[in-house]
Amino acid sequence: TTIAPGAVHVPDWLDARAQRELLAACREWAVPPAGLRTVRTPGGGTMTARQVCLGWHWYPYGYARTVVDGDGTPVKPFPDWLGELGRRAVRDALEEGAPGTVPYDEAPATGKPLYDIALINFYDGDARMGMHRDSDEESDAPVVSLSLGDSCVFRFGNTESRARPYTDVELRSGDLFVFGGPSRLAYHGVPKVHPGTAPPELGLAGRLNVTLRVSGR
Ligand code: MD3
Ligand code: FE
Repeated sequence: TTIAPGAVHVPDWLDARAQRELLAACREWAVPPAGLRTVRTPGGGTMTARQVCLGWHWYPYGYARTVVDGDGTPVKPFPDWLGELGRRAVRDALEEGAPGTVPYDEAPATGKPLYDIALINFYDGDARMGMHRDSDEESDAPVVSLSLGDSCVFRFGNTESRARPYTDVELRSGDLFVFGGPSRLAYHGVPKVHPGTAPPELGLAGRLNVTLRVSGR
């Protein structure tokens, strides 16, 4: 389903086994050093979702190779298999007919892997994410989003402001979302998680979102 030019939602893209495997990997990545942390915003607040990064460490508002705002250790590596998953995700989303999405194979011939950043957000029942844009990457390659566990309301806005118009979409465990082309810099957020809605056999209380990105560095 194309939500807006370049924004493609593919429900149930990960089957139950792939969801279990991705969740197991996320749990390993959450372990210190360079594990799960609370993100502090420059205004003195904290994000309610907690986060772990692979490849590059995101802090407001930049990227580093060490956990500069946490335990100071080197960021965990971004595994090849996750990059392959990202390319397959964009290819499948393009088949759904997403006008404006930057094709997965149009990266400049740098010899470097395309995807090199993963940001993994862990949400409990009260966690939310305010409307924001992701503009710290130096690449216009599409962002790949994978959801696990509890369903949520995902709010997809416009490129002008946090305000209306926006579209609310329910994201469920196993769903894929790809944001490319004109949607790459759109405002978006997660106003609500629905506790207790995860597939019981997954064994996850809460919600987890994995985004795959291209640093462009
Ligand atoms: C649209 N994550 O990590 S996923 C984020 O569910 C983020 O954790 C939310 O926003 C979450 O930055 C929403 C959907 C998403 C992710 C990245 C995007 C939408 C996006 C980047 C550009 C445009
Ligand atoms: Fe975002």
